[in-house]
Amino acid sequence: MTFQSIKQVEKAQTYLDIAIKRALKHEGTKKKGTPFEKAKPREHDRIGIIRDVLCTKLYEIGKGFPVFDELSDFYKELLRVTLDYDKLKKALASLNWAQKKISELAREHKKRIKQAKNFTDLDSAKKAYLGRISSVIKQISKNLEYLEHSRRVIKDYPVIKQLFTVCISGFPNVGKTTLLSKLTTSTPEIKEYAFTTKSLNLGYAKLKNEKVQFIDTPGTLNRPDKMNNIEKQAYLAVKYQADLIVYIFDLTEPYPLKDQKRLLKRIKQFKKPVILYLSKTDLLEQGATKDFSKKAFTSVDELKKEISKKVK
Ligand SMILES: Nc1nc2c(ncn2[C@@H]2O[C@H](COP(=O)(O)OP(=O)(O)OP(=O)(O)O)[C@@H](O)[C@H]2O)c(=O)[nH]1
Ligand SMILES: [Mg+2]
Repeated sequence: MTFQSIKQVEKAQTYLDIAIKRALKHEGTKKKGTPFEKAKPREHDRIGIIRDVLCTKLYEIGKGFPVFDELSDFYKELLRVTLDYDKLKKALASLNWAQKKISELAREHKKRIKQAKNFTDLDSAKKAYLGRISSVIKQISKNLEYLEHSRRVIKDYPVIKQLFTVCISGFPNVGKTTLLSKLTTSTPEIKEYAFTTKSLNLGYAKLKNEKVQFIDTPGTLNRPDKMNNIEKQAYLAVKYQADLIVYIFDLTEPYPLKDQKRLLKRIKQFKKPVILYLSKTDLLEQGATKDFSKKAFTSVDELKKEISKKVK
């Protein structure tokens, strides 16, 4: 199972339609006898077919979602900040409830079909079954909608591996994604305007014979409750996944230096090792990096060497 492969969750009515259509295709296996004698086993079978189709579909929906307890802390908290966790759990539980209910109803109505003495009995048993089944499915329709909403959110989750991880942070437009593409083999989208990065960009490089994961973490990493989903992902990636943070200063100041310094302070609160990097030094006048040149790297190769030293 991966987050991207959860299958679309359809509307309640769609599942009902599929099940009924499948049942109606079944023409019965009894070829001899009166029309009523042939109809009875056919309707009996159809009840089972509707149950099988619905229960299989509902089971598969549930199975498509991750087992929350098995997720890493990063994904557990990501679920909690991007979705209503309790609502999602309830929605998944409702799938089990519905399967049980449908099986009970099938048993009950198969019995009624067996006891039917004429077409009127048969029809009323059929109608009663369909009515009860529809009502069960309709009762979980809101849950199905929430599962589909959740699927769409989850499908955009980054696939983060358990490797030594370097998070690249800094203000918008400072060159985070550019640095990622220079450090790794990835080819992310880079644009001249800020907030280009709409999902977490991941890249990989081999340093000291170890595969190292780089995460481009956009956003200013303010309080999690005020962030959009990408910023929340970035915040949690730094909190849970980062072994090392590369913080980028952009002295051409698309954002004031004092704000960039304030963000660095915030980043340091994660209590992870931080390396400073100055971007766009090619655009700066000579001497402009003076205050920084001792503390920050300006060359990607030197930066790479420093990261290598920290790889465990
Ligand atoms: N001259 C020069 N331009 C750079 C350098 N690094 C990045 N840029 C440019 O700065 C702009 C922003 O770069 P990105 O890498 O997209 O910046 P980002 O921090 O990922 O931006 P967001 O994703 O919007 O937060 C692009 O036009 C880059 O080409 C650099 O070292 N020198
Ligand atoms: Mg970017």
